[in-house]
Amino acid sequence: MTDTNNGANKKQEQLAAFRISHDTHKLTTDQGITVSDTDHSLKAGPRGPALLEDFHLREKIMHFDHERIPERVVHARGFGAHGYFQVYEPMAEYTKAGFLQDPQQKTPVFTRFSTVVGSRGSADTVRDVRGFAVKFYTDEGNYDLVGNNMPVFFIQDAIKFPDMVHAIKPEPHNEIPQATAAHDTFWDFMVNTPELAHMVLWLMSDRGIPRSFRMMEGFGVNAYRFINAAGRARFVKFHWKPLLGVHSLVWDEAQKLSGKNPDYHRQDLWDAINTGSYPEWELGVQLIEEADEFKFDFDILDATKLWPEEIIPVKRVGKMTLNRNVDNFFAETEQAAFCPANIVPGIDFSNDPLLQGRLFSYLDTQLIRLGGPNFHQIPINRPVAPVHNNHRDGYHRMTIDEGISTYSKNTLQNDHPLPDAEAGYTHYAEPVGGTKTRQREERFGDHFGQAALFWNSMSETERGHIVGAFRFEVGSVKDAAIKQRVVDLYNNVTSDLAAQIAAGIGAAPPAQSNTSPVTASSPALSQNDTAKSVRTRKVAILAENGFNDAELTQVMDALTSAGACPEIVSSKLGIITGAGGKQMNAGKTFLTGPSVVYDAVYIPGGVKNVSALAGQGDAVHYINEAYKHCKTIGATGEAVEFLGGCCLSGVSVASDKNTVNPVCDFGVITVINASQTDIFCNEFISAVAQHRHWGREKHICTVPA
Ligand code: HDE
Repeated sequence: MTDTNNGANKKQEQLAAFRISHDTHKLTTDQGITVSDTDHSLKAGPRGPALLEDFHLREKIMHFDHERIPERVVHARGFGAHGYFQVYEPMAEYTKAGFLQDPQQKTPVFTRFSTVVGSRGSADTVRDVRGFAVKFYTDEGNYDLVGNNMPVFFIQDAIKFPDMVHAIKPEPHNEIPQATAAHDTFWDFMVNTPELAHMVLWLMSDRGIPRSFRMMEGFGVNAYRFINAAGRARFVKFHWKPLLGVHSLVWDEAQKLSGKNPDYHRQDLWDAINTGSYPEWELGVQLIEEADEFKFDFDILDATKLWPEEIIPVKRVGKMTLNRNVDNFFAETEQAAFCPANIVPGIDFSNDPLLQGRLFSYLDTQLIRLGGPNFHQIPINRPVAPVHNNHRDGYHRMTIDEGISTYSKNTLQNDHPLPDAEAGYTHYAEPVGGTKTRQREERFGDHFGQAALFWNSMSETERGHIVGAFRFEVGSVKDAAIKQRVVDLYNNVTSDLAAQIAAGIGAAPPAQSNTSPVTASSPALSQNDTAKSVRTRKVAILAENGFNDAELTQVMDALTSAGACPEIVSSKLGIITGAGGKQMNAGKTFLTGPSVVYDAVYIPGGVKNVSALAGQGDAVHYINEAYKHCKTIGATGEAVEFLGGCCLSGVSVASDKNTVNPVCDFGVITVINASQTDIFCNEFISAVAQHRHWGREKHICTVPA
């Protein structure tokens, strides 16, 4: 093993010291006494009464009674994994941060993705912002980049955060609804707080329903500073760019997934890591010179504004790979404590008023959640850098700190542990001054300009999805006046959007037409031209006994070698036999492997196979549902005719038996002639890589004008 790997393993080695296997051991009490019977309590006779002296009974129940800790007040539902980060080239010109200097060095990381609103047991695929929190265990101490999958935030000032969260969480009188903004209190708050306009547009966009954690961007949101060794500072914003591209579900699919597989996102990440398809993100930075702080038509410290990538380019500086699942969810993911104030030399804060409040909140919240000030000693939170200070005592202190001095300055320990004026963290000496006030900076006042920029940047498909989302969310609001005010508020962005919202929610169209003065667009904000890949895409192969052996095998092999994950879905679990005698294992049924958990569907030919599928409503529904969700659908041989009979609106499925070449229409790929299966495979694979075929939506008509 090289030194390079040792860097990444440092954290694993540290965690290993705490790992404990129970596989081959006898059952003991917490005091280490071997237990003779854990199924029967100690009683005076077989019918009791139970005896208080049964220490095993008391301990077992006592521990169970205290197994829950408070969930996070926001971001309660999350899922984490280990990995490492490597910088591409030394960043010394911009920052002295040690972990950003040596391309050979692997810095261990732990990353937790989350939803914001729902409680710990809520579904993964709700419409929500996703948290994207990365803990770098650097040699200079822990650095936490605690971000989201959207580059802006709802509010500008931390003092509004409790109001915002109270409004979006389930309503207090009846705790309804769970994990959604689609209710009165959120939109009431929204129409009274116009600074939300930009972020809510992001939330209503496809970014609110990601296909996978692996296919999300991440953003630090707040402005930070990079400081180099000479003390020169620049403003910086952080980005994570997923190598698999940015992809989303469709709303109907996301809702169905909430029931069919509420763990869809965590399962996806877990499976990808377990099968060696390690997800990767490039770290990007946008840099602004201190001298240019006021150069832009927005305030760079305003967290409801992004820094357009076309004006301030994103420099890709390194890569994060997640390559190890946790051993224990509670010990690692649940007990992980992130904090934007965990920062290393070379990185500093800005005066962003949202960030300043965050710096307090995260440390504070851990005190109640993790029960005292020693949560940094929980294995997942321990830095790999040595920790020496005068902190002592408190609940659950783990280290046995030696020595008699717990104060500074001291003579009894030669004044150790000693601060280091050279190597120690020094805050950037930014000149500050001002009159105490509760005002907000005037330049924070434009709430609609960048919302218009976002709207302008969306493709026709993305706009349709945004309108549909507004119609669902605001359409769920009971108070008619609030609904109308949403329309009127978005009229400040563009009447185009406002009128379309109004038409779907029973509100009046905007009284006056408005066109935003912002005509620019930012292509980087659209998911249209994102990276596309077939790798790790899940493909359902619908098959029954009598499938065409050669077709199924060829397509399955081609998918597997392209990096996709095909699975046979049938009416029953177990072995199915092809027309030529080939035996395959159906690992899923129409019940356990519904279309919503796959990216694409393929149906091989075979007379008996096709007639068995055609006779099952479940199979026909499967194809229609995948079609509605714009997924690639492929059929070969006799299955082409079956597909034609599924009435996929807007698509012409070739039924001409003489058709030689594959026919591709809106992502429906068919070939009748078996000798063309290889061409089919290529077409099918490149269609699956496209993620979805949005052109179909015109025919499915989910959002009437
Ligand atoms: Fe958080 N946020 N936040 N937040 N946040 C928390 O800290 C808070 C904000 C984010 O996986 C809490 O440990 C305030 C922006 C993530 O454990 C809490 C404000 C961004 C996570 C808290 C914000 C985030 C949290 C709850 C406004 C994107 C999950 C539990 C000033 C840049 C971290 C916890 C994890 C969690 C406070 C705004 C991201 C209460 C006061 C902006 C990813 O401290």
